[in-house]
Amino acid sequence: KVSVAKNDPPVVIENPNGDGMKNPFVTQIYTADPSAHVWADGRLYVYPSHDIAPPQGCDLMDQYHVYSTADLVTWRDEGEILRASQVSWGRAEGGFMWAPDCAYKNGTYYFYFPHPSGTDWANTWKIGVATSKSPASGFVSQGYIPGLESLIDPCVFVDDDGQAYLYYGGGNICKGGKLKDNMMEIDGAMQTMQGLNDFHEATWVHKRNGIYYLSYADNFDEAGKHNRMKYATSKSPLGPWTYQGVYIDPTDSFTDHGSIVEFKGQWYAFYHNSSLSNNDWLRSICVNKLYYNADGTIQKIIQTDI
Ligand code: FUB
Repeated sequence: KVSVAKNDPPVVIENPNGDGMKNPFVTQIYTADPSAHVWADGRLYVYPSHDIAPPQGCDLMDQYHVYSTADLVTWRDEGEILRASQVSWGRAEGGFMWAPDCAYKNGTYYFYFPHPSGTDWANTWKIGVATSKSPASGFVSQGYIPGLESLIDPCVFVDDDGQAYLYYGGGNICKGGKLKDNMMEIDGAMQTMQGLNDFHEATWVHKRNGIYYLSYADNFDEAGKHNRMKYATSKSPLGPWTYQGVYIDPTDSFTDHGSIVEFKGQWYAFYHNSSLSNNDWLRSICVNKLYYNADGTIQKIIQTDI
């Protein structure tokens, strides 16, 4: 079945998240894995996944909402944009709508989401694609990217020359490759990203001053402290990468997953924690300012209100 996602009326969330950085900034539902983008209308859009209570790991995650803001103070819940029952190729049982991303090319928004095609969810991951002419409504499921491995957490980075790259991974493997102009097929082979340190999942690629940054969650788990966010840099979008360090220390959540974006001249790091629930699988998205050193390395994020 192919259908247009239901889009609820936007809900305005007043949240003093400017300089005060009140976190989490979405408290109405549980959200995780925030992928942030600034689109041509000047608004910042966040594409997270949606944790569902009662928590059972990440299996009940069944739909996606989008949030947008003009100032990081007033947020708009743009409503639901896609749910598992609208994905014709997806597993019959639904759920497992994990960390998504969104890209824009030639007038179309491409929403990428990891979702299993079978009951054996752990071995049947696909990277689904839904498209729309708008950033936060009207998405139609188009199928999945053929020829990929059963891995999660897609990130699509569009370089200054218009070439798009897909990254994904999980379980110590991170791969990247070129996307064709149709944004739904790989151009050539996916390559293993070299030079990362203890990669686990949650790939995100951004570019600043000609340097490519690949950030990700590691496997760290010690004394109640969980995944850290690390990053590596390269002169090329597909590496090899030079590991640079941790930029977000563990939150109170078992996982972390983040994105880095420039908005109105300031860089921001998005991530998630479990401060609203004290439960590892009922997470909430957060944002704090991110600063670079003169040599292009990233200063560690100061997490507020966790
Ligand atoms: O939210 C489900 C999964 O948990 C994501 O795909 C991972 O990155 C981790 O945050």
